[in-house]
Amino acid sequence: GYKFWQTQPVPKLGEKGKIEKEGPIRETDLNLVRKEPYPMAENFEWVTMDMLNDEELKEVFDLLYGHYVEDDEAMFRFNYSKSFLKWALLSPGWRKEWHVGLRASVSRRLVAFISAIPVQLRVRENVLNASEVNFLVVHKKLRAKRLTPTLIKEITRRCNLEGVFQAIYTAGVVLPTPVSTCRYYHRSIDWQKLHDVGFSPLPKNSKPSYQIQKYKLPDHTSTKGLRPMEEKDIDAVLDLLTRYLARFDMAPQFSREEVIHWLVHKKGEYEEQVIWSYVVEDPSTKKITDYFSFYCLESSVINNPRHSNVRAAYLFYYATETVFAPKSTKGDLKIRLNQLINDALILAKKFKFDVFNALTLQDNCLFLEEQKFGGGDGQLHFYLYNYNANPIAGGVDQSNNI
Ligand code: YNC
Ligand code: MG
Repeated sequence: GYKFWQTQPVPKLGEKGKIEKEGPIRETDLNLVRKEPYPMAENFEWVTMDMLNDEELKEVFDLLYGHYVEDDEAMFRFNYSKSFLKWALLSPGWRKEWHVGLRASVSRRLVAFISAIPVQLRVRENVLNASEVNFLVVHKKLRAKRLTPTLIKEITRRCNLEGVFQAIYTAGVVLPTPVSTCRYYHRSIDWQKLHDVGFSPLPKNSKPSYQIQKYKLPDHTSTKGLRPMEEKDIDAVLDLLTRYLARFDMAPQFSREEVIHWLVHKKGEYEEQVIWSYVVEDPSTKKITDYFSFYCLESSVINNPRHSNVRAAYLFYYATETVFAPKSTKGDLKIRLNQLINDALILAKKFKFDVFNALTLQDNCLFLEEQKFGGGDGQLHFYLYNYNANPIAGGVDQSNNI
């Protein structure tokens, strides 16, 4: 197996033993990086997609809408909005050349796509000047024709040309070799709808009315000083988040621009709101003590007479001063996170989300059970390209899973 991946600078599956010195697998001489695109199968052409152009953005949207990631039973397919794609692909330092399309030469139809964005990624004590590869898709009619290896080689070449030799990516499938593996957890908000679309089964010995009661949420949040994040909070959030993320083995190192881009919702920036960000401002000291955010990613319901979409909120970054308080314990952190996430659920309900999703990363295991999240079927594997690292358990950061 892995005819392609075994040629790539990634660790082999099943290799055990501690890596004494974490670092690049191979060094690449910038002068030896190919200057021309990889040859593509006959009748196909490489194109660079212009995500600032509404028509080209729509082409990428349509390709993902019809062909991107589905669950194992093909009941749901991710439905990334155009606003989301702009948010995800036009982040600080983005490069047009890293939005790679493949067109059928005659019809001009877009049939495949792969993308990268730049990221400063810390893995333990090393900070990698890396890219984050995402939105790899091949049209359903062109599957199993080995287009993917060429797409990956081409995005690698384009990253290398910019002096970037490491990458992070996530996938539901097992490839050589995950650096970390997380599980998806789901917290029902509209249980009845999730049941109707086939997402939430009725547990044995339960009744719909009991399930609905179980997931009921208060109408109002409870944390004193909780309010939407504003531009004036940028420096405080950057500072808090930077210290909080330093506790994990793998995390992005955000610049101020990145905090503005990824975390601040600006009215009118996008057609649809993508990110919801909240801070807790201590009423007496006016200091920002806590932060949390979630983003909106809908899924199309593939074959259902009553519903066409499930509106899911995904937990994004969060941080709390609680961990930095003198003599703070894990119990203190657990209490605070449960309060914050319960408020996040209440807000998600207010904004008409059907479900709230989170992964088993960061400190999420401290609240998943108490907040009535249930483990899903889906796993998410995290990978590093051209970097040898020891496994990262549990504490892997949210980085690069949008
Ligand atoms: C996958 N998801 O194993 P071997 S995630 C990477 N990521 O290679 P073909 C994948 N590789 O085993 P198909 C992969 N899925 O022979 C499959 N592969 O070594 C490998 N689905 O190619 C596979 N999007 O073209 C095999 O397969 C080879 O036609 C087979 O196409 C695959 O965005 C795919 O799940 C996934 O659209 C495009 O099934 C297609 O089946 C599809 O014959 C639905 O490919 C959508 C979907 C994937 C979402 C994602 C992250 C992608 C990361 C790519 C790797 C980046 C490496 C770093 C590069 C930059 C380096 C620098 C600097
Ligand atoms: Mg193919």
